[in-house]
Amino acid sequence: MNKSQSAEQLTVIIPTLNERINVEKMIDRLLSLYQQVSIIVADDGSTDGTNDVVLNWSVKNSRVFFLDRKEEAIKGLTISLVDALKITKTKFFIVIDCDFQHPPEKITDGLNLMIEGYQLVIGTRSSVEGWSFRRKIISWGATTLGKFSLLLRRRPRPKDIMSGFFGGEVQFVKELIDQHPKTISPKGYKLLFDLLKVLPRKSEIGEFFYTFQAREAGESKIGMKQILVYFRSLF
Ligand SMILES: Nc1nc2c(ncn2[C@@H]2O[C@H](COP(=O)(O)OP(=O)(O)OP(=O)(O)O)[C@@H](O)[C@H]2O)c(=O)[nH]1
Ligand SMILES: [Mg+2]
Repeated sequence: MNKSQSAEQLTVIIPTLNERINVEKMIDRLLSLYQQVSIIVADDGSTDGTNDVVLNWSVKNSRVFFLDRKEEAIKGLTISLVDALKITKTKFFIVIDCDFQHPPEKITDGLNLMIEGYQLVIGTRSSVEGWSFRRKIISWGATTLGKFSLLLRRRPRPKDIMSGFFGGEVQFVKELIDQHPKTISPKGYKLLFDLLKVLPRKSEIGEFFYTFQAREAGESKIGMKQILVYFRSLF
């Protein structure tokens, strides 16, 4: 199967919050790399014109869909992804950040693993560029505690449990979400970690590797609130 044919089976889900400049480039890039891919932009009420950019694309290309969550009471990354999965029509999905920290050309590696049969695939950061010492420490602490939490639950422990670059079989992941409403909290921030907590013990996870780069434009939305929500989700 060539790249274009297999991309027909894939939806790329992009969560956004004020990413006008990045989202224009990201959609353009995705459609030039994978002509047959479907794209859902799950936006939490951006105020910088992200909505206009994506709506323009959706008029030009029926494979681009704008999921407008502006009026939703609960906002956040996890719930945005869960809502996007509910309307995904393809067999596979992959989540990618809008700020080019996840290289779009690596989506092929993830898709190939899904086609091979892995029901969950993770883009694993093999190195990280441009992080401060503080950010490295927070990430290390969060990952170490997260792995300990998975060990206690006797669940698989892939290398990058905090990755925002992950995907899988839509049906499989949707069922996990439906079956574990308490663990997969709508107010969460790291959907992948919540999925790992309830993943069937024998599941095999496909990993592909990439370098996590500095954000291209716009501002980071990660803050103390997200870190606290994560720590609460550990145990
Ligand atoms: N829908 C939605 N998207 C969000 C929300 N918070 C962040 N995002 C998007 O999720 C992706 C990751 O957010 P970032 O702020 O880049 O977080 P990060 O990559 O962990 O942090 P940095 O390394 O500082 O960029 C980006 O595409 C954001 O626009 C949210 O509350 N809702
Ligand atoms: Mg980022």
